[in-house]
Amino acid sequence: MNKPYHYQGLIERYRDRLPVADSTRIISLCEGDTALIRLSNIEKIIGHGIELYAKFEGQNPTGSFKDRGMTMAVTQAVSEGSEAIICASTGNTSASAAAYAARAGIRAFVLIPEGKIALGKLAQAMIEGACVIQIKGNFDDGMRIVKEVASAAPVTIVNSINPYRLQGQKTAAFEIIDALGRAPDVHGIPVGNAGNISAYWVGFSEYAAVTPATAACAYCDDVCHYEKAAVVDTRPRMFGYQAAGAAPFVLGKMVDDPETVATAIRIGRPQSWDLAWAAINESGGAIASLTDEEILQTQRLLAEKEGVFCEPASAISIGGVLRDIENGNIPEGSLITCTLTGHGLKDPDTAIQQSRGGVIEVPAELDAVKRAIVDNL
Ligand code: AN7
Repeated sequence: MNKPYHYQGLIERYRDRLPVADSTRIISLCEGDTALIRLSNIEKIIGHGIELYAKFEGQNPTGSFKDRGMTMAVTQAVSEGSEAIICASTGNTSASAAAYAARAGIRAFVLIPEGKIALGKLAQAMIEGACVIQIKGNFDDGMRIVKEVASAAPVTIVNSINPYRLQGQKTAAFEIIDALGRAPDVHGIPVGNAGNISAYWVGFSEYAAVTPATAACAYCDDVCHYEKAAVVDTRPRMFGYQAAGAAPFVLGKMVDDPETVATAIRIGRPQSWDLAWAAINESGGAIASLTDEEILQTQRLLAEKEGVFCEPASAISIGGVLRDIENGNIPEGSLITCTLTGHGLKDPDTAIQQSRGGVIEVPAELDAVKRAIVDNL
């Protein structure tokens, strides 16, 4: 038998780079350690000597990158004695908060926008026992109310304004570098509330810097403080992408009525405004928008050419870099990684509506099935 190895989640894996005490009870669902999938079929289509990878965050326990932040935020909340967490959400944060609250044995309150949340996400929050509060408003309304509630009641906010969320999410950047043995030249990522682009930049920057660290000392029984050497000497340019109908970074101002088929990023007033601009500017990156049609086309491309099924908001990262390769913003020969933030199963309605295959109905007879196969070879 091979030596047993049971992965225990990203806090255990990256404990020396995360603000967690040794004695803290870790709330984990074994999140992280997601696949970095080389998109070799799409590489052949686009050419230009591009090497393209997708960090498929749909493989996390609740099907999105939010779990990376939630393991940290809920671990911290529980360690501080909090008995309830709250968030506003376009869906994925609520599913993740509900799951980690269930795991921890605490209460989760989630505010979701009316009618604009993908079915899978709603199902998750409901079955996981969260108190789901649907507001007659959008994510930005929910975010404003959550901040007001949390200042008056004993509940911990687990939106990405909670700094522990970004600490957990930065580990995706570590995993990319650990997998490649180098930093990518470009990292493409969807931008909604802008927490994730900020977290990746923290992660990429920490791996490229000498950082203070602590560890049990091999020579004495004490805890030693020492400097961790830089893991790599470069950082990627950060390319953020927004939906055209919800693109405050592209417009340079907040948007009052965001609208897009990519409901996950239907956000007009991003909370991590300054951090995201710092990531884009310090890295020499860029921010751009894609239309709903471009987003859905890319979702289909990934599914049809690579067998990778992500939700619409996630596909925007690949759609964006493909366009930036074509128009020369990303140089030939670049090594590009993109975050696919959530699983396609989150939003089955949109997938079915735009899939080209359709369903062929036939009688339950051999001949009819044979004919259907021959006709469609
Ligand atoms: C699939 O769940 O904001 O820029 O409330 O679910 O860090 O906000 C979701 C965001 C991208 C944008 N892709 O990330 C929520 C929520 C997917 C997402 C984003 C979200 P941020």
